[in-house]
Amino acid sequence: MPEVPNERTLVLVKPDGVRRGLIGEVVARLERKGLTVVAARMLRIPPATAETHYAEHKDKPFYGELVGYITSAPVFAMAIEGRSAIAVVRALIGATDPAKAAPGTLRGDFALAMTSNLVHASDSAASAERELALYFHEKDYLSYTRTDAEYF
Ligand code: FUP
Repeated sequence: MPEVPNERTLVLVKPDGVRRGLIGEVVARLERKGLTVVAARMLRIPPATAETHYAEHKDKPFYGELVGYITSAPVFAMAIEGRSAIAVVRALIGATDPAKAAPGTLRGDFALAMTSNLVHASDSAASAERELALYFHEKDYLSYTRTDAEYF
């Protein structure tokens, strides 16, 4: 079997997911895939943090709406670990535009609008490192072994 790196990534259940009672659905899909939740917290993202998080989009026409939306209600933030976790979580989430996201993905099954697209996940190792630091400290990461780890 080829060597697959163990990675850590950031997942946010966005304000629409929290307000629609979908935190559990998102967590369940990550867990059943074999990924491990190693940190979690619920917070209302401060505007300055949202601006840093979405800095790459600051010149885009949707930037103001995006920052307004992500700060409009609490998010559920998680650090997720597992084999190839960054790409695997992105695949579970589906395309950015939920209208184009494949059925079976979180966005494909539960979202339709572009801004309120349910969930965020880091798209690269560099993004994961940068984004995790916005929401978690090193001491927040809890190391443990799932009892079913032999299958993952
Ligand atoms: P993703 O990594 O899938 O969350 O997508 P992006 O980083 O490209 O975009 C971040 C967020 O900006 C998306 F979740 C939704 C929003 N967005 C728009 O509202 N319009 C666009 O054209 C692109 C992104």
